[in-house]
Amino acid sequence: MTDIQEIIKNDRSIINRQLKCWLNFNRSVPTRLAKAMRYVVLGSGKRIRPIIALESFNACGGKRREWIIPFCCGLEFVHNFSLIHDDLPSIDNDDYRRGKLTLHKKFDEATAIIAGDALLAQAFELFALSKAPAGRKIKAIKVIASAIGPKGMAGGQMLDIYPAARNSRLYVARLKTAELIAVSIVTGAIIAGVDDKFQNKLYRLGINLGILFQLTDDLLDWHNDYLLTTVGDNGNITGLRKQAENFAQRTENGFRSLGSQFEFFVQLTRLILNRKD
Ligand code: GRG
Repeated sequence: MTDIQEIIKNDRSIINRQLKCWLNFNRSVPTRLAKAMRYVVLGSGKRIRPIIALESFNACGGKRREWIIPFCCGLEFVHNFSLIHDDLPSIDNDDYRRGKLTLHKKFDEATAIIAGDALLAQAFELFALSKAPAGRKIKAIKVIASAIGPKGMAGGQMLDIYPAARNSRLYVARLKTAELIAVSIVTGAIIAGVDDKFQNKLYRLGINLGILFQLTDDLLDWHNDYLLTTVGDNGNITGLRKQAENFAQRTENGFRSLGSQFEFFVQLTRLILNRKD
C-alpha cells in the first residue's frame, strides 16, 4: 500500500468515527429524521472533502486537530445534503447512490428533503462549535457559505438543470463541484492560520483539483453507460480524458511548487485522475 493510501485510510477512519458521534442524537431528534440522516451519511462515501480539509490543515502546519475536525465533518454533511437533494425526483431522479437506494426511495421525498435541510443546518452548528480562534472560524464559515450558495454550488446546480448558452461545461463544473472542494482545502489553511496570499493560492489549486474531480466523475459515468449500452461517444471521451490530463498536470505542478509538505496533494491529484470510483 502506498503512502497516500495509508493516509487516506487513516483520515477516513478518524472522520467516520467523528461523523458517527455527531449523528448520535439519543432522543433529542425525531427517530425517523435521525435514521434518515444516519442512513445517508454513515454509508460508504469516499470522504474526499473532509480528508482534503484535514490534510490541508496538516500541510499548513496546523497542530490542534480538534480545531479542524468539526469543519471536516460539517463539510461532509454539506456534501451529503447536496447528494440527497441532487437525487430527488425533481432534480436527477436517481434510485441508487453509493450502491444502495437513495434516501427518497428508502424513506420518502418529504423525509429526504428534511434530512437534507437538517444536515445543512447541523453543518453550520459544527463549524461554530470548533474551538479554533474566532477570527479564523468566522472567515472559514464565510467562505464555506459563499462556496455553497448562489455564487457556488446552488448556482451551479441551477445552471446544470437550466443551462444558459454562454456557460461552458467547465464553468458549471466549477460552481457545482469545484467550489466545495476548493473551500475544503482553504478551510484547512484558514484554521491553521496561514496568510491570505497563501489561502488564495490554495483556492486556485483547489478549483483546478475540483474541476478535475468533476471531469473524472463524468468520465466514470460515461464509462459505466458505455459498459451498459455499448453505445459510447469515443471522440468525446478521448477529448474529456485529454482535458482531465491537462488539468491534472497543471494542478500537480502547482502543488509541487508549494514544497514537500504538499506531497499529499501532488499524489492526490494523480489518484483523482486515475480513480475508478
Ligand atoms: C448547497 C445550497 C446548496 C444547494 C445544493 C443539490 C445541489 C444544490 C447541488 C448538487 C451538487 C452535486 C451533487 C454535484 C456533484 C458533485 C459530485 C461529483 C458528487 C460525487 O462526489 P463523491 O464522488 O461522492 O465524492 P461520495 O459518494 O464518495 O461521497
